[in-house]
Amino acid sequence: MAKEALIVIDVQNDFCPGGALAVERGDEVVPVINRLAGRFDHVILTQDWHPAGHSSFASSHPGKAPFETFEMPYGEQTLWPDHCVQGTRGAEFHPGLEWTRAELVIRKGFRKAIDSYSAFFENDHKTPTGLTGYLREREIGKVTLAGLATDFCVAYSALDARSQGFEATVVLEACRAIDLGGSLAAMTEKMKAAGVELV
Ligand code: VGL
Ligand code: ZN
Repeated sequence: MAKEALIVIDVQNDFCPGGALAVERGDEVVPVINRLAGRFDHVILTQDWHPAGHSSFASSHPGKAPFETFEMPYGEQTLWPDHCVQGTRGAEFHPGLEWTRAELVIRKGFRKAIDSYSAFFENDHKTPTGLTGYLREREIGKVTLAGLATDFCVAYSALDARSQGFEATVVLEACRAIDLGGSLAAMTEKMKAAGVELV
């Protein structure tokens, strides 16, 4: 039987209450994920990891405000408040997250010119993070996803997991959403259509 891994998406201070891009009640996922992780032989974490002045930050585009959109060479990009800057406290994992058993940390969004929501590909949908190759080499065929935010990094990771041929389950109780302009409903539909199991 294919091996399974839990992928914990972006449970970082900046996505929790008090952080730069706080997801409402984002910190509530921490105890749920800690419990969930105990049931998996393999745990992988992702960490949003931007250089200062990243192109996804509204502050990098004069006249633009957070949550507006901007046309990048690879398509439309939502602009965010500065968040998860490499080496800052905001980029660290939530202090309550029990991450010591994690076998891999995938950092993403470290190329200044491209944002990255998915754990598999950056937002140009071409630049790989290396996760597909890692999972294949480790003979992991099924991934369960949890973390922040449901409608951005979790959803894009789940969709790419399916497109890369992995079984994918999202544990909604262990996720919280940003929900920008109906993004939660839209991404929920996309995940269902792609064969992502939502539990
Ligand atoms: C995320 C927006 C920008 C996420 C990361 O983790 O969902 N969202 N960077
Ligand atoms: Zn980001």
